[in-house]
Amino acid sequence: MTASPIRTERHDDILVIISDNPPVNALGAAVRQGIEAAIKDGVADASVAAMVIRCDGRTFFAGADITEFTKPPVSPLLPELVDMIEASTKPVVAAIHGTALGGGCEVTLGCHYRIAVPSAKIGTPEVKLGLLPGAGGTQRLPRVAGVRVALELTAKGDPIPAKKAHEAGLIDRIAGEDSLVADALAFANEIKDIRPIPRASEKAVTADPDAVEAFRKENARRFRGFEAPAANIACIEKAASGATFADGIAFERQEFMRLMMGVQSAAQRHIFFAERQASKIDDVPADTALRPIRRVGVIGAGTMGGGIAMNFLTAGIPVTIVEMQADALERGTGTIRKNYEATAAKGRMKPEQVDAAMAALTPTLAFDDLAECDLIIEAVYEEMSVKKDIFTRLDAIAKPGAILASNTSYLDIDEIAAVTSRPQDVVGMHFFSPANVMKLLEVVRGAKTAGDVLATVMDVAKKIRKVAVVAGVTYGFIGNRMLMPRQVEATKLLLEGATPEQIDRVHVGFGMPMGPFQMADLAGVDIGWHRDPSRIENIRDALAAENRWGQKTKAGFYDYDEKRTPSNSARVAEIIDQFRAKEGVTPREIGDDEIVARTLYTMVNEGALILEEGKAQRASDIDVVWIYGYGWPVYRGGPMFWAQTEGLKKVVAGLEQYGFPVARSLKEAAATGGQIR
Ligand code: 3H9
Repeated sequence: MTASPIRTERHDDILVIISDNPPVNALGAAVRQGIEAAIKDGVADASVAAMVIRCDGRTFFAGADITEFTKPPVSPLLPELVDMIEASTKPVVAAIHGTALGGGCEVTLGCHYRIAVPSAKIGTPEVKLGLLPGAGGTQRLPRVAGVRVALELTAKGDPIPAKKAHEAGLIDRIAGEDSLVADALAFANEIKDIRPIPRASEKAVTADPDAVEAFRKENARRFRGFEAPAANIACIEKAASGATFADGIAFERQEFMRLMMGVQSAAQRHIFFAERQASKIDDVPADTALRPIRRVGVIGAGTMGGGIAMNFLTAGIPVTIVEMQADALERGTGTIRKNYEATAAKGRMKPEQVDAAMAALTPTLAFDDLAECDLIIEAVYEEMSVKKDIFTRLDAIAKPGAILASNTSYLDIDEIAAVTSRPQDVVGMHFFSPANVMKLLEVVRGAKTAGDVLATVMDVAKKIRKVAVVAGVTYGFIGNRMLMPRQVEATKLLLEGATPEQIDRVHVGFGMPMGPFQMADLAGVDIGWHRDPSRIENIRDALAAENRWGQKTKAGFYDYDEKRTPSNSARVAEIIDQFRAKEGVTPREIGDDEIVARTLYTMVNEGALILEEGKAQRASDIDVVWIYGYGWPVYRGGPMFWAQTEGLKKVVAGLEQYGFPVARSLKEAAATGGQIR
């Protein structure tokens, strides 16, 4: 039998119950059983006056064990455990450090008193897994912290620091940062004789009549498409409406089970694990020694280079940024400062942090200054000859062991690496624009890229708070390669009879932040254009030839006013008609299903090809790319997960109906009822 993760200590008449279940003290079956047994002992033992629950390791309970959700339930269930802690006839104190999240927060609410170190955070992030706090959290939170705080915590899911939780009444006392155990014991001694024992379930909810409706309105946009926020709000509303605790709990249970059985929660839980899995590289051991990264070099101070530099500066890693011309360097540095100042103006950064970040930046015109950098990222014009020239120069000056990275979004890393004498040190680091905001980083593994280079880059990605995914060398890597069939089909659909509005509406209705044509207008219709107004080979060329370059020229697939508000364009409709006439195409009615099949199923098909070619490690990596790089709705779990929920047979049939060659692995998975891997 394996040892219980729960042990107890006696400090005079206080029984301390300690959990040691690394890495995050998830409340798995053994933990729940251990706590139940310890509480029973404490209640039965006449020499115990009060109890303290605390955790060893880096954190208090970070929640229910998510890996158990798909397994048969084991007693005691978390709601039962929380109820039995609360029912204890001796007071129980929760002593909190790290993050008391989800079920962990609910355990603290079952306890009668809560003490936390200043650095602790407390919250109910279940909504991010498509769920709600299902162990009484939705009913105890509003009773302890009020309706507004309960709404914020449950429906948005962001944890709050101990100080804020203290102000809200969620924490009774703040302990010393290094004296939690002693302070919790002292607290237990203070409260051990107080009767009646304060129980959250017995408190009344303070009326706050307009809070729920106001919160719903304020956040409608943010919650668009998601099921879980509404369910969280409904549970809090139930508590706020004067329902008894028992009725509130019954409602919470019903809603929890409904969400748990739904596709959205399955998708969101899939992404939780997919994101963590993505950082693991199959043939690079987790304990690979990393190369030290003390200073980063960035070549190019344009939008991309500047954004890339900011990631490192924010993380406290010094950056040398190189440009060829003094004015470009000055402009780039100025933009970085402006961006930081804007963040500070929104209260998300302190002025001294802005100064510290700027002080860590060394702008220079001297390429040779990169010689002292451990990681050098090239972010210049997307042109192979330019990249080759830069990597030849880098090879001559970079110190031995320095990692040489290119931010290319399409080009062949192996071809770039081949101009150096150290292809093992060359890697792709494809950031997504705006590089200081977007969470995705595609790490492109060349044929010769060394394992420790990959491991180091994955580690650096974590330090700059990116979600990194490894991609192989292929045109457009994972994300942009899958974008291509979507764009091609969207343009063909226009020719055949669809409108930009219709296609964009289908995509936005699906949950994407914008449709293909809204995206084209934002990025620039002229991107990749041959710049010859007399050569009109497709609708995009026709728009570009008329200076309809998108938002920047206030006209693209849509018309834009001064505030960049889009409206449907009569001129675009004419251009499309003219082009159809020229091509001899008679427009037909296009159904939304056809748009889905031709612009989304084709992406899934491309994803399957990428996997077959070994250019992505696993299907879930592709999902992570689309969620964090392109705003694919997380509640649909990424394209590959979504295809499974849509039904692979249906996807294959849709592709075949419109004449696409279907990837072998996709066909096989559809035929056998298996997964795309
Ligand atoms: C819940 O509580 C439901 C209840 O209301 C109702 C029940 C009826 N379970 O993130 P990290 C693993 S729902 C299982 O890299 P960090 C994670 O997969 C839960 N495993 O560390 C990873 O494994 P691996 C509500 C979990 O320091 C390892 O731990 N709670 C769980 O960057 C390290 O994780 C949440 O949603 C879990 N609950 O961040 C909190 N949590 O090493 C979810 C983590 O094999 N967790 N793992 O890849 C987090 O937000 C972060 O993990 C945390 C630490 C902030 C705690």
